[in-house]
Amino acid sequence: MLRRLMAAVAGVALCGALAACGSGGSASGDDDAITMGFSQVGAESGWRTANTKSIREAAKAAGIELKFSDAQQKQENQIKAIRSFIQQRVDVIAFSPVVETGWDNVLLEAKRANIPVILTDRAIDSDDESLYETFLGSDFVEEGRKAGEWLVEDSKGEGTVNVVELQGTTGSAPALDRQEGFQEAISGSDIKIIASQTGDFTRSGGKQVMEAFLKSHSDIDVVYAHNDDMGLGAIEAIEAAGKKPGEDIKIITVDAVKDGMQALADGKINFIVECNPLLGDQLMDLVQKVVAGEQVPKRVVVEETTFTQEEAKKVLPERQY
Ligand code: GYE
Repeated sequence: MLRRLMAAVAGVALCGALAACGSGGSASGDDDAITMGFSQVGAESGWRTANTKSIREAAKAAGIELKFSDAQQKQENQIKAIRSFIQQRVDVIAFSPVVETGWDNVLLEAKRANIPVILTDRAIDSDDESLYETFLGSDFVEEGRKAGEWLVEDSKGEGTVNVVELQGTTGSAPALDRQEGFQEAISGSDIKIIASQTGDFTRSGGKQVMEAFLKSHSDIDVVYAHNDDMGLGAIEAIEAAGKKPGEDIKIITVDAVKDGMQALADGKINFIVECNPLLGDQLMDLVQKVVAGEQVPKRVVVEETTFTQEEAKKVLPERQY
């Protein structure tokens, strides 16, 4: 034990003398570089693809060595990835938790190993706020609220409006919060959610669920999809059933990725609430501060807007993702 301690002290002294020892050590040959383990949810949507690209590019630009792991939308894979990052003794771990609950044990392991954790995009549901340094992401309740408020305005004087809801991944922060915000906004109105089911944030999931909804309900006025991809899947199902998306059945979605914005400009979607996936630069900034031991705010909210069909036509040419 003593021998190990002395070796460690000697190592530190040597580091000081050579002034070349970083905290993590890296394969890139740059020993001063920060090493970040990042566990991504998966590749389920256009939003996710843009988010991954943003993180990869920002890490490169900031000189941060990125160990990237794709969890294929499974929590168990994320837990495995985080454990492996701990074993590799990365300087910092960032991840986008696929669901809200069930993280305390693995995050406690990271804390005990003195590896700071940053949540990005999605939040966790835990009583222990010391398990992470900060959470960078959107206000999903607000996004749901914006969707509901638009519909309340748009359907004024129309009597009862029947909505079917295509929910995101069960138990995920955006699915829970976008439902909550929407419900809050429509409460007290004549808008009713007549069916609600998960499409797992994928295009194929949205299509399948919409096909089933169209078979069991003849009176659907509006689709509220928790993301563009599921809305795009719903468009396919609606067209296959011989109806006109955007007219016979109105569609509201969240994200504002290119394909969604194109469908909005084409009149097939009626309203999109923006959710910004370009979190890379802000994340790297937080990573650098956290690793340097600087104080960071516990919550960093991403600013967002909404788009009507006319607005989509205007901004589409300059849309990055
Ligand atoms: O809206 C959806 C994606 O967590 C904000 O996940 C993200 C959501 C996004 O699959 O398209």
